[in-house]
Amino acid sequence: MDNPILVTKSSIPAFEEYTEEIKDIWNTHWLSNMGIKHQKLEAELKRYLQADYLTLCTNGHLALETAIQAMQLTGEVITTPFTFASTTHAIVRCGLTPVFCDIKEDTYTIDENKIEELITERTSAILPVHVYGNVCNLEKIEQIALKYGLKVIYDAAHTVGVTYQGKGIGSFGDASVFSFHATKVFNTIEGGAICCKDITLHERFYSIKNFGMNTEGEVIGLGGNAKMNEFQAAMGLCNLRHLTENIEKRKQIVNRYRKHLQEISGITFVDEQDKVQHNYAYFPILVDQKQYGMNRDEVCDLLKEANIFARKYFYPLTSEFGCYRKLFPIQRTPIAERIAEGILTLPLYPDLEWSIVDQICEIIRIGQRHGEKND
Ligand code: T4K
Repeated sequence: MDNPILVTKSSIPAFEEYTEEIKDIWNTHWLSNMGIKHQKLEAELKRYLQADYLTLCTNGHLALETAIQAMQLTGEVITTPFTFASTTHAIVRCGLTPVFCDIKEDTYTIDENKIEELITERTSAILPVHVYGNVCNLEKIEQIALKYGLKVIYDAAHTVGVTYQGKGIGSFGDASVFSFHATKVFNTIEGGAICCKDITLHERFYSIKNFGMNTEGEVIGLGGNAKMNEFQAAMGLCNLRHLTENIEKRKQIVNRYRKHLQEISGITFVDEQDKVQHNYAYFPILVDQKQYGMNRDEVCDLLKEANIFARKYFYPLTSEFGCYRKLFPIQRTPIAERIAEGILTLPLYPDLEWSIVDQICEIIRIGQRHGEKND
């Protein structure tokens, strides 16, 4: 490959489309603090995500911290370690203790049947992750939360455009937090949002993201600064116009990967979920060394030799971060450990050429033959 193929490539509009969109910003000199672009994007995304209320934030991580702070959680939060650093860091930075629940082999999302055994008197919430855009067991999690009086915040960073039974994924739980980072299916350069059903909670999110102020500018509580600026919102307005088309292109690429890789023994991937409309955010494969002949790191290196940069999302587990070791007890999560050892996320973005997908699959196919010889 002449040019490096990276795990993703930000979707951006035509240069002229963006410059046209930002002209108003030049005319008004209004750069931040919930200007017209922010208002417009908030309204459009609310509609697209089918959310009752939506709060835009400067990034997904601060959106998570804002949501956690607004819920006034205490003690322990049940979550999964098979995620990006942000999920666990947000819990810990809000002064709470993460309690790690194992994941399921079929979707890599929280194992709903293992949540109850982790609930103690100190548990105040469940924070599951719709990892790679795979949807958690929403019904069971809601039942458990109701039974024990717990809040549910979904880390929905990967799920812009995903629906469950035709409903926007942001309409489940007490709140769902999206990321609009440059590497995501939909981006506002950096960005994020919190969706919820409760107006009081929504007002609290809004206040916390803006120094604890109410709409009159009066400080009514503790807050920080997590506001999205006008240039970010303008990028979002442009990217939103192309989102449906981009998700369709992603779908075709994923189908091509699946078609080529399904026959290779020792390589597996997550199937489409029932009742879910997916957004094809990532394409992770699981490498089973015993069956495939090589381990995940070797496959990663093999691709690297061809100038293809797959990524080990999500390895290591966040529960293995040294910075947590002395802070709280770390629960064992054997399935998550095994998945993290074998997972490899392949390149995926709307204009990834099909011929490159074919080459990536061919390298993986040939790799298996080498692996067999070395056995
Ligand atoms: N919860 C979950 C489950 C998350 O995955 C994330 C973020 C969050 C919460 C927090 O949301 P944010 O605060 O980020 O909104 C990337 C992203 O920075 C991060 O947003 C994402 N998850 C995570 C899974 O991936 P890195 O450190 O792997 O990114 P980096 O810089 O290595 O970029 C990866 C590839 O993307 C590059 O090889 C090329 C491409 N790229 C990158 C950038 C920055 C572009 O094409 N354009 C770009 O501008 O973390």
